[in-house]
Amino acid sequence: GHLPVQSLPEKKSSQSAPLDELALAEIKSAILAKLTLAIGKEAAHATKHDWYKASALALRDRIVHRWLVSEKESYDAGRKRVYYLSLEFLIGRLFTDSLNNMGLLAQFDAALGDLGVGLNDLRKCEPDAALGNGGLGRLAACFMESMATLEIPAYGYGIRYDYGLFRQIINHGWQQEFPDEWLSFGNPWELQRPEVVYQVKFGGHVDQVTDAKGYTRAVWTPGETVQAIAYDTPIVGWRGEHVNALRLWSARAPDPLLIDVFNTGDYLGATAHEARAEAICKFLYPNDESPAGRELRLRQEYFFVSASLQDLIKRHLDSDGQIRNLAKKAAIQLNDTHPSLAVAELMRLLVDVHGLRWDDAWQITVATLSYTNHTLLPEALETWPLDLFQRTLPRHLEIIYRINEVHLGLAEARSPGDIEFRASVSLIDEKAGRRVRMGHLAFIGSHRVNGVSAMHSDLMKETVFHDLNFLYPGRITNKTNGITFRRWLTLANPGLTELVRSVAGDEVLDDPTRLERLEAFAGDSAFQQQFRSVKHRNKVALARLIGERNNIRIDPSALFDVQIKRIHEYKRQLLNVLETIALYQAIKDEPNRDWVPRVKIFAGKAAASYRYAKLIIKLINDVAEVVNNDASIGGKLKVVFLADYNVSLAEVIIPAADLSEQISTAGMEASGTGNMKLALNGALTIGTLDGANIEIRDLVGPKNIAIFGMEALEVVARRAQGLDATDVINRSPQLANAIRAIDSGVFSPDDRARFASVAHALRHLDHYMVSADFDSYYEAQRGIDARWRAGSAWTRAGILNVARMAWFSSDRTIREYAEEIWNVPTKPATQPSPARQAG
Ligand code: GPQ
Repeated sequence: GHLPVQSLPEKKSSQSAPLDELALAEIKSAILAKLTLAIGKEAAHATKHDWYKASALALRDRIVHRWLVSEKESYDAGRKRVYYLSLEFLIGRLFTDSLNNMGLLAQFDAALGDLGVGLNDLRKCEPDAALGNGGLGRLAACFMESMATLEIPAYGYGIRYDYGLFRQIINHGWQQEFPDEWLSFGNPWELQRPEVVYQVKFGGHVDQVTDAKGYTRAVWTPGETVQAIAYDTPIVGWRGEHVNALRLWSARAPDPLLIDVFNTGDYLGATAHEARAEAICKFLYPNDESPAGRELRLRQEYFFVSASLQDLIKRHLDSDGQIRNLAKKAAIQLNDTHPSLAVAELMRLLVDVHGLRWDDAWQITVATLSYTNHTLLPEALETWPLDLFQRTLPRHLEIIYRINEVHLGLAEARSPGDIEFRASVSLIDEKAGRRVRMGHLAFIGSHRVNGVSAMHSDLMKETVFHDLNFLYPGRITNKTNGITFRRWLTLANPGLTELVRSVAGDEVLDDPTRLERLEAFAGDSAFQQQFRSVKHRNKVALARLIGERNNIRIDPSALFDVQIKRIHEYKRQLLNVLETIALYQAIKDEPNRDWVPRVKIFAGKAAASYRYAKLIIKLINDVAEVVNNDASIGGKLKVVFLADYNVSLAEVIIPAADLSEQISTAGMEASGTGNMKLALNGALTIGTLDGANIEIRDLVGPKNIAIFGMEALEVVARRAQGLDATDVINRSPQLANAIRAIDSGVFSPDDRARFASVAHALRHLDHYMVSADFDSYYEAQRGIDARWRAGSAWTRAGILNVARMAWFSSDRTIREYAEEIWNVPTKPATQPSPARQAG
């Protein structure tokens, strides 16, 4: 039913509660004490950054108290623990996130105000923790928050990179990479654990030694040792009831300085092995969906896997005492194949170190491990050349051979005499030079293997893991991704949150299914007005940022059309650029038609080595240069590329978006999570039937999303016909014109041939179906224009998107992992309580 909108509370509901004066005084004195004693400054001389650090440390103290309680409770109850192994955690900032989850946001705001500093200024002092590339790393960060919220005793394990994902600078339209010095001002969140040190060994050789009883066992004599030192970052769940640790490993040499070498005067030689050890945690590989293939990457993978497994086994033995119970008390999730050495390392630890029989160890390993796959791109599946593997991890290679023997035996039994089948499921790829297949290793060593959207999980069974699925039926399962609403709605979009609370009640903060209550207001013109004004304020803020950073003037009432994600051919930023060009030409042809004013907003990084993706960035910027400076189109179209996309920038762009571009070639985006964030913030999606877009459509309804383009099966069929796009270009004058403009140097007058390779690919090598999908996309965009003009219908669709997004909470995703993969209990879902009048 409709509530009269006049009854909506004007003021913030919960924040209007009077603040506890005593608590306020305590917070102020805690911050001042940190400023003096931990930073060593007087208030009069403190910089903003000093205040930020003092506040963060004061907050950390409060978190640590809860943390110790959480740890003790899980320990005393002998609870099963979850370990999330990931080479990437794309956390962003933690300050307001932790304050919000601790319920201390208003108090710190007031305390800092009294001290004469603005919380929002301090917030910006925190550098993003960018220990990840994109969706995969950000998913790990959302999962950490949801696991704490659901009170699962969980640990994230990863690497404490000295340098996170590179800082992107756009220089004359080209991407340049600079180091991300995120630790240069210290990191107030982490606690170094100098006593938590493990030895990680590399290289050397293996001997088969027969003991007195006649048993033969493998003895590994490594050639090199690196130490792993733990740094813990506390992750607070919503409502601050439970705190988990993100434990990141730093590498160092056991004997950092060879004094005798140093004394001979060879100063570099004395520390060379130190440099080799420390290189392991020096930087995050900037690759996204393309494997590194470098020795250092393999060393990173083994380093963090070995340290983490040693650590969790020690914790298990300290609390349980029985190595045989490991699978009952520990669940280990492998985030992609990057940690899949865990299969071999766990076997080594169980058999070589803890003396279990092979078969028992295997049973425990499979019962403990599970693996998440994040891509079907065959070129993105990790493999390692045997010689490199042998040199780096000789004992692990033996173990993998033995696992493979048993496994190929199963394959033979399942499909006798089928050589092709055996070759396809083998852990060793015998074709392109012999290589270890890390995806296969993770699959075989896990009791569950999951994809990240319904479509992706289905395609896993039909494509990359077809034969393994036949051999191990029932192992593949789906866990559609989710996002934490605390960061991506409550904090990123306080205006929308306030509006949502006014109709759904404060309970919505604990139970996102309450978002449904917005449905009743979707057609209410007063509510629509409020919804639009929230969006408008967010757009004004983004327009200001664009003005400051790019010196481009943007009209906040224009349609903000947003594509923010890694730059990748399959994500098809190029399709968006082509449509931009075609629209530009159309406006130029008929400047007096009532065009919907649009701002095309792009942001994203290209892998440093991905030349074509970097060329696309240049193209976007070159098109922007021409379009933005062409007075003849009357400002109806603007193109903006925002440099250095990261979590914090996403938090500003997403709440301001009207249109969400999710336009990957069907079958290629495993899930997407930006699609969820944008829809949750009231943007309409224009997208292909790919990844989680399909589930978004199913939930928001086909009328509230714009779907276009070929479906996954059609893509496969068309590719089989060849990659030439002459047919579609001949049928589409707009496409032909747009390509011709690119090819003839309209956007690159200083180097007319700059984009010849792009034009050529669009015409003759259309692997990603950019040309093939162009017309359908162009038409869908004109449909968007029409809908935008019909103001109220647009707003209604936006509201319905917000109302129907509850299912994409990462709390839902984590509950599914907990129940169906990890077998651990979670905090019960908040029961919808009897309606309480808001305000
Ligand atoms: N994803 Cl394989 C990455 O961000 N990096 C990678 O290396 C791989 C996958 C993404 C994937 O492209 C998205 O569709 C997913 O939503 C995301 O992982 C999380 O599952």
